Parts: sequence; structure tokens; C-alpha cells
Amino acid sequence: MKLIMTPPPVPHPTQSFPDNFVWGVATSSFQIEGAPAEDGKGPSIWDTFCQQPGAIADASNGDVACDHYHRLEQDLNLIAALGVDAYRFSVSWPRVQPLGHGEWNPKGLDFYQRLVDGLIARGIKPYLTLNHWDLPQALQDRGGWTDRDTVHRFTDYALGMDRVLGDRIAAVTTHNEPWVMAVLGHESGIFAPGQKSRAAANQVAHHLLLSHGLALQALRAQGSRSRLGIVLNLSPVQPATDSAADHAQARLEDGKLLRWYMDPLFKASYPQDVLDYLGADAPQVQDGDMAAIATPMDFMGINYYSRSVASADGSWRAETSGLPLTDMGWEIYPRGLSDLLVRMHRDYPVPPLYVTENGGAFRDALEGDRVHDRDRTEYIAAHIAAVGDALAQGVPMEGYMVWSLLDNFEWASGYAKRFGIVHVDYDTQRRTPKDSALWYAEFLRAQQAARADAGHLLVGA
Ligand code: IFM
Repeated sequence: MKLIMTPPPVPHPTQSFPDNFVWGVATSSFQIEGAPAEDGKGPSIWDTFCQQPGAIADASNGDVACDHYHRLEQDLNLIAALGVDAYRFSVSWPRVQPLGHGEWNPKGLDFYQRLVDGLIARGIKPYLTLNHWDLPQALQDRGGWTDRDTVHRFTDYALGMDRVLGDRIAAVTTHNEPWVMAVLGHESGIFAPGQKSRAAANQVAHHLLLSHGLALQALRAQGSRSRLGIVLNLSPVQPATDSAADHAQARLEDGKLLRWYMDPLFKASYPQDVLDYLGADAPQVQDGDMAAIATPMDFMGINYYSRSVASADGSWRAETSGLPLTDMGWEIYPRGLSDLLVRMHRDYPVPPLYVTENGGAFRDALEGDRVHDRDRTEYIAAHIAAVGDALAQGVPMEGYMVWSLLDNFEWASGYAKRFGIVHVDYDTQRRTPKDSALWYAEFLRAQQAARADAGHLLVGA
């Protein structure tokens, strides 16, 4: 299958990208798989959280989602039709190890074997995320990420996955967006497991970072052949006004969102201004933790959707900023991506960087077999151009991945928000590539043609 219908007339970014630049699409296990208790899978904290009244906007859950567990071949063909180099997916920990320790589940492992083999057979590089939020409920019952023992359970899980799949995985990231798991899961409580404690959130953040570092060390000691890294959700934080108070607030927000993760990973320390601000809610740190967290990475992923704006009195609202918004109410601000990447390269000794997620939720209308999502297409084109701008300024960019392949379960928003470049009809499970998918496929064909031309030039030289 090839996606060769006419895409919308959205111009391709004009920047040039290196021949080995990795283009991809991304998903996560809980958001697409369904089959929550099939073939020996254990419950995850998101299975539990969805049962809480009021937790999910449309009272939905992940029981069916995109039914990807049963439609693997079809979805692999869809990924291949896009012409991407890589597919970023996550493993559901409770599917492969139902209790989060001890017994492995052969049928769960088999699913990911088929996924990885299916990708390789189609010439697509597997990019595996170990933790995209669906922690085994059995571990949560023992304290979850607030409990230091979970750090060691995670390392064992990482080693187990490497033993089974490591010979075929191009890249492994430990955690997807630790800030989200820590703050939304344990401080505001709007995500699983729904706790509301700032001290717990900071301890969780520390345990996630520590488990990342220890897992990298253990994987390398085991001889892992995959490139190893982590994925952070980051934004530039701008003050709402020029007032000193808004500037101070922006600096603090930058500390909580970006420096709280980047400083330990690259400088083996937490930022002092944030520690001062947290006071007694700062995490318990043991000797050797910070050095472990700063274990060097082979690459790093950044998920970018929008900028952040800070006002000291909390009065700033995206709706009044004048910038266009996505259906999530997030400002469309591609410039923020290049600014962020340039700043990271300037302030930290970063390894090669990927944009591991970027995309937008928009209100799509299915018209026959087309979805004319020009807004999403323009969003993606503008952000790819921003990556090109960062490259031109010397940032070591190696890849870009669209979030997401499919419309899927958007966590507390349920199914109402659609991020896919492929439309999913949740009644029939029919997949329809949107115009953005057609555009991305055409853009990737143009990239490949440029690579081929460069190859001819080299041969002819
Ligand atoms: O859907 C999520 C994804 O799971 C993590 N990053 C942000 C996306 C959009 O909210």
C-alpha cells in the first residue's frame, strides 16, 4: 500500500535535512492497544484510574482504544505506507510482566516480538519506550513510583526487554515525560494514579530519573546494542509581561519544567532555586543517586507542542494571546521549538536530539474517505521547518516524529481530542489516512528523492 492520493497544497519546509535524519511516527501502548486483560495481561494504573468517576472527560477507558492489539498487521502496513524510517511505540509493562516483577508473560512478549519483527520486515526501525505511563497496578499497590523499590523493578524490566528484543531495537528510551507522571499523576492528580501531594510528586520525579540512570548502566553492562536515552516534555517559558514579577515566575516555571530534569541529567544536581522553593517537599536523595542519573545518553527525545507563558498572578490565558490554538487550547507556536532546541544545545552538553513527539489535536470532519485537516498539516510543516532552523543553527538534530499515527485515547480527555494523522472511526475501527498523512508521505518521498540525488552526485564525483 502506498499513500499517493493528492495531499493538500501545503508547501514543504525548504530547509535541508541530513541524509541519515530519522523521520517517524509515534504512539503509546495504553492509548492504542486495547485488550486490557487478554492473554495474561495484568491491570495498569490507567485501567484503574479510568474507573474513577469523573476521571476521564467522556467517561471512556482504554478497553478497546484503537484495537491495535488485534489489528497489528493492518497498522504495520499503514506505518509502512507512510514511508517513515522509524516507528516509536511503547511496551505495556503489565502486558509483558503482569505484576511488575517475577513472572514474564510469554503471550505479551510475543505481541511485541511480532510488532518488532513486522517493523523490521518492512524496513522500519523500532524505537521502543519502556514506560509511557501504564505502570503495573500491582506495583502501585506497593507504593508505585513513590517507592524506591520500583526503581529496581524498572531496571529488571528494562533488562528483560533487552534480552528478548534488544538485538532488533534501534533505540530505547526509558521514560516518556517524567514531568507528566510526577506532576499530573501525583501533584494535581488529574492523571493516574491520581495522587495529590507535592512531596510525593518530587519523590516520583527523582525515582523516575534514578531508574533511568540505573537502567542505562544495567543495560550497558548487559551489552545492550540499542541506543539509549530518555524523552522529556519541554517548552520555552516566557513571561506574560515585562514586569519583574512575571520574569521571576517564568524563571521558576522554567526551573520546575526544564531545569529540574535537564540539570540532573547533564550536571548531576537539582537546580538550587527550585530546591529552595520546594523546601521540605524536595525529594530524598541518597549518595550516588545524582551520579547515576547523569549517566551519559546516546540520544535524547523532546516532545514539543507549545510554549508556556508565566504570569505571577496566574492571570495569563492562551485564549487571549492572539495566537491560533489547537483543539487542546494550546497555542500554535513553532518558533518555540527552534528556540527551545537552540537553548538546550547552548546550556547543556546534549547528545544527538530527536523531536520524539509533535502534532496537534484539531476538530476533524470525515468526508467520505477524506479528512481535510489543513490545520494539522500546516502545524506539522511549520514545526518541521523549526527543526530545520535549529539544525541550521548547529543543534545536533537527528530525527522528528509525528504524534500521532492514529487518533487515540487522549488520557483524561478520552477520545474527544484527535491527534492522529490517520482517522479512527471508533465504532467500526476503520482507519482513514487524513490529508496530513498524505502530505507527510509526500514530504518523505521528496526527502528520499533528495537523498537519492545526493547519492548519485557522490557516485558521479
Ligand atoms: O497523547 C500525549 C502523549 O501520550 C504524551 N505526550 C503528549 C501527547 C498529547 O497530549
